[in-house]
Amino acid sequence: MSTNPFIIPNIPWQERPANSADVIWRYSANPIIPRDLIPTSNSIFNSAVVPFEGKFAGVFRCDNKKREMNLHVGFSEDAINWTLGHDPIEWLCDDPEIGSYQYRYDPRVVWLEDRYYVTWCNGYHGPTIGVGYTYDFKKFHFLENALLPFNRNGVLFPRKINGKYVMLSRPSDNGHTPFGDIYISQSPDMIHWGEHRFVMGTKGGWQSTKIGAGPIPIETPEGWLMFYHGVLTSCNGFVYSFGAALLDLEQPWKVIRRGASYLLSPQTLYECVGDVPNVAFPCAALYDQPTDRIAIYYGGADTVTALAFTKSADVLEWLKHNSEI
Ligand code: BMA
Repeated sequence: MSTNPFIIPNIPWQERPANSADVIWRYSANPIIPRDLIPTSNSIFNSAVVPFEGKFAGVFRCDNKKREMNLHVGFSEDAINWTLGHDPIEWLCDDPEIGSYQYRYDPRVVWLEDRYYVTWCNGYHGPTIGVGYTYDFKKFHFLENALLPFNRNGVLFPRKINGKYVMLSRPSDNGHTPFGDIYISQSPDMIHWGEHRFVMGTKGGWQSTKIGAGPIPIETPEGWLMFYHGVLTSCNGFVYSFGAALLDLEQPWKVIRRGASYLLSPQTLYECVGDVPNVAFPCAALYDQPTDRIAIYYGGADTVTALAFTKSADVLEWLKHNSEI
């Protein structure tokens, strides 16, 4: 059993369809998680998975039928068929001031040094970035809110850079946020965050309203491969697509390349129709380094969870020819 999170021989996978030239292609049996997988759920989407003990585990956003947003644990043998806890994760925390529930959503999970860290959008007088950890996906510990409200899309890098923990985030407002750029914050201890740096802002078209980091960035020899969502405001509301950028390995606030087009936009029924139409929102990626395969997990229309595939060499090659910084 491999303990290296980037060696995943059992990564879910389908080859690119023969008639497709897409850089990212969808799993043919999407969505993999229906909205009603557990009895209490209204919707299950924007969720995060990691390899765990030769199989897979994850933290899932489940909105219940009261429309409360919360996080549930999940396990899978194949990373496609999931069993989810019926009750939300209970976060162990000695300080009720920060540990009590307001809302929790859009988790990310990363193996970092000796444990799995979880970050999510945490309600504390407005949305901010909650940070917690688990060793075993049984006991979950809440650490702190990393940043002040209002902030969303907190995404950790999978290792320290220059001796510091590094987190991407997207300062926001208390509502639906008609703006938003990606920043980096750094920390010596996962509690105190500072040395904030601007990474990149909105651009035209599919990423003209706001952008936000998606899965944990993937380390490649050429830089950190970051998938991120971009939002366009149409006359019918927000449209969430996702694309890719490459960040400097040592100074990840420096953008080396940034794809001009989206790589996946809401076009299928489960991306276009649901509680919030026209949303493809990635929160996780499995990466099997030996075969270069990537499986991306994304929410469809704020209702279901879907899967898409690519190879890191294909994205890097595409970025070489399609970059506009
Ligand atoms: C964002 C977040 C996401 C959601 C998206 C589209 O602000 O709330 O969870 O997927 O809006 O509704």
